[in-house]
Amino acid sequence: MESIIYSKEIDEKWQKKWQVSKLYQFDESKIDNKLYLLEMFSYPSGKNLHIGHWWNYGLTDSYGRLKRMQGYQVFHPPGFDAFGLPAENYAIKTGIHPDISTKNNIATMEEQFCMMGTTYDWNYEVVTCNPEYYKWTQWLFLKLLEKGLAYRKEAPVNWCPSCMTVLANEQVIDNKCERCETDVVRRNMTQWFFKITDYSDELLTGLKKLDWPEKTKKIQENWIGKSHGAEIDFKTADDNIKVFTTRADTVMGVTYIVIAPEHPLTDKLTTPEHKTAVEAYREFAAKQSEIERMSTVKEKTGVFTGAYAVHPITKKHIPVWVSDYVLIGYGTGAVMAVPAHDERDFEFASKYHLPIITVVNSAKTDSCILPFCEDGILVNSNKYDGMPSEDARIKISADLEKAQRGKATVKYRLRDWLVSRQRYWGAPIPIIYCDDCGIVPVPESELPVKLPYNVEFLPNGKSPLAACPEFVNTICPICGKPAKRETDTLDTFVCSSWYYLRFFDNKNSAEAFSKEKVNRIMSVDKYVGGIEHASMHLLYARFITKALRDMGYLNFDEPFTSLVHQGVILGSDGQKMSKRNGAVSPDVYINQYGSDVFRLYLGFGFSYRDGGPWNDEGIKSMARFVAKVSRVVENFLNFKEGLSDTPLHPDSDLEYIRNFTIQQVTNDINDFEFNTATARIMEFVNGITKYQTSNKRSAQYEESLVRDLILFLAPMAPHYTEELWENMGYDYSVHDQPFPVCDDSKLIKDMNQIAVQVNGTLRDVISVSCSIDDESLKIKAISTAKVKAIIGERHIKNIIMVRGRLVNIVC
Ligand code: ANZ
Ligand code: ZN
Repeated sequence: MESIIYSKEIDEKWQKKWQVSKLYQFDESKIDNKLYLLEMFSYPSGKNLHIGHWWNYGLTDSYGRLKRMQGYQVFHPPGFDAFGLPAENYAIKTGIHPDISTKNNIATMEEQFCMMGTTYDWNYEVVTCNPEYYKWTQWLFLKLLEKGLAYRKEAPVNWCPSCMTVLANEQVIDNKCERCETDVVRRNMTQWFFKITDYSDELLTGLKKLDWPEKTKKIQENWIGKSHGAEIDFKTADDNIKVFTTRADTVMGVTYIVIAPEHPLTDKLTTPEHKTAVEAYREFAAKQSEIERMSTVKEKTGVFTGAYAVHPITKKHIPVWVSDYVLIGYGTGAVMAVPAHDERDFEFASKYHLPIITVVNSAKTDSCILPFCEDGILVNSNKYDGMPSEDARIKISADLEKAQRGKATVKYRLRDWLVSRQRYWGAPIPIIYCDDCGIVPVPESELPVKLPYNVEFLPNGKSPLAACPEFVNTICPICGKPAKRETDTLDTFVCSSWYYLRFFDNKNSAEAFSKEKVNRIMSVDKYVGGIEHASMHLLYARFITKALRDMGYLNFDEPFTSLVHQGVILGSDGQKMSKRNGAVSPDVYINQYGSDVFRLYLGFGFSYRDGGPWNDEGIKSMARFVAKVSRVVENFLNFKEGLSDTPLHPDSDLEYIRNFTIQQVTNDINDFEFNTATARIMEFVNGITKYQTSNKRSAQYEESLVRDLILFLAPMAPHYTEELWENMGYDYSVHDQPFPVCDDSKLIKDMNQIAVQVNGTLRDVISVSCSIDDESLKIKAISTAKVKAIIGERHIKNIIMVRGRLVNIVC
């Protein structure tokens, strides 16, 4: 027979055939058996797919292919996160309008996904910059607004001077813009926020039931940052100053109280002789922005009110000061100052000669030394001694609450999600400002608010849409008078916070999704994407799911049940790939070796979760492996030709290898361990090669081996295995075949005879499988009748094992 040479032509042949036969069409009638597989969708920002795309999408596709062969109806839809900075920046760089460049990029990427041989069902494609999609992003905004989960406020926000837009807290990493790494600055601006903080607690507790990497859960946990604080009462002659503290464990170190100049008690507390000074100070403070007031470099200022408050435990009288470093909008607008343990308080106390008392012993690694107390509430002060600060905090807060001198509070680090952006390429915020009616939501029937095409989109710090009068000027939906549209657009993370709900019902023009449909397809059973989204996209999507659930649209709590993060493929120099150090271009390799060799190399050459440096030799040896598989198939076909009917003649060694391979490949691909799965298949190939040179060949038996080999390779080499399958004379398609199932009985390669001793004396000999694990062997050894009789009621102290030979029970 002719030799089977794998190449790019084979890829094209099968891609066409798949398309014509609609092989990967999702069968909605079999949805009960669905497996929703999704990759975080891609930005159509560049031209061709880079290696990271192949890595993320190609190998996830292999996982989906295994699941498909195992009988699941795999729902694997493609999509593009097409709004936002990457697409806009690409458009700016090339001078082509983002609408055109984005659509061109998407067309190229679609073609490339076909070259990859993905199982995408393109009927379900979602593109977020299409009005049919962003209409519903705007709808989502209106729903959140209706529920009080979207609001507009003036606040100090993060501004990226290079991207010329505000950013969400989540997009600021070490005070730098997540995109361009420019230092962000704080600015006071009026912006739109989503009230993600309403869900802080549920976002935290919900993590427990997720099959997500622990590291990712930890990142979210820290980002949400639940901490135990307390409000503590410091009584004055006629009033009560409530302070907010996160360090109740330092209460014994409080030497004075500071209230914000705007605090409602400031006037009342101030004694006549301090009135003038306090009033002057308040005026001075009013001129500063919140940002200036929070600045750590600014010298602390303040004035004494003349009033004193009573320490709730020591009953000492401590002075009440006013200072602008205490903000009215945070906590209770009053703080208990602990100069020994708080830097701001320390600066302030040093300047105004206020006392400093150390209470937390830093030498004892942040443990607490006793708050003492004489009045019977915190009587046994020893009970806090040596307690870790965190525990002492909770305990002291609880004790103060019992004594009715305060209350324990819970605080979160998570802030509301800032969603408005001063950029062009995004979904317009569906809001109208009317002089008479105020903030008016665009009626749902008027959605989408279309993004106008002719806009100067180069960023200049102002919203580009503001310079487009046809867009801005409108009429108020309530009173019909001239009004103006909101000119900020929504952050792309809003588009991607709900896209997984749209795929299955992507053509629905009456709703964002049908409730009935979405509840049947969700949740996403396996979600694959980068860990950099841990405290952004992954958090936002969880929030939106919960909010829509509470509005009655969804009947589940979490969007992504199980999550895998891919590692990063580095350049051959071990550095991050970039144009500068010669990024590996997949196209070059695919033209030379074919798409499956490329995919196989990615799968075999790296651990999926860790990634690693690229290696040109690696891909060459993968091409040799593929040629070797071809020879195995050719060998078989040639051998078979010369025979009429040979009896089935199984080989026990090969049966072991075959079943072990099934077991391992199934488990490994299931765990995204493509490298070890491929290594197993290579061993299986070696096994068959050896068999083919032996003198006990049976055509019927050999055929079963070759057939399984093709099936093993099918998820990782989808085009090539179709070709081999056809050469074997089997019916199209290999991908409709069930994946081989392991026969466990074949895994018992040999039995081992194990001596069982009790306290060094031989008592029994047991026969066990070579592959038995230690725990099972121990159980087996202690439970034979003879051994049980010897041990009797005695307690087993230790079990010593010599692998494959002996178990000694010590009792
Ligand atoms: C006593 C103390 C001792 C504090 C100590 C800190 C360290 P975070 O963690 O950022 O929430 N605080 C409370 N309300 C304030 C306000 N309105 N303006 C300025 N500062 C305020 O910060 C909580 C801490 O910030 C609180 O805990 C309080 O100072 C201060 F060693 O209380 B602490
Ligand atoms: Zn109006």
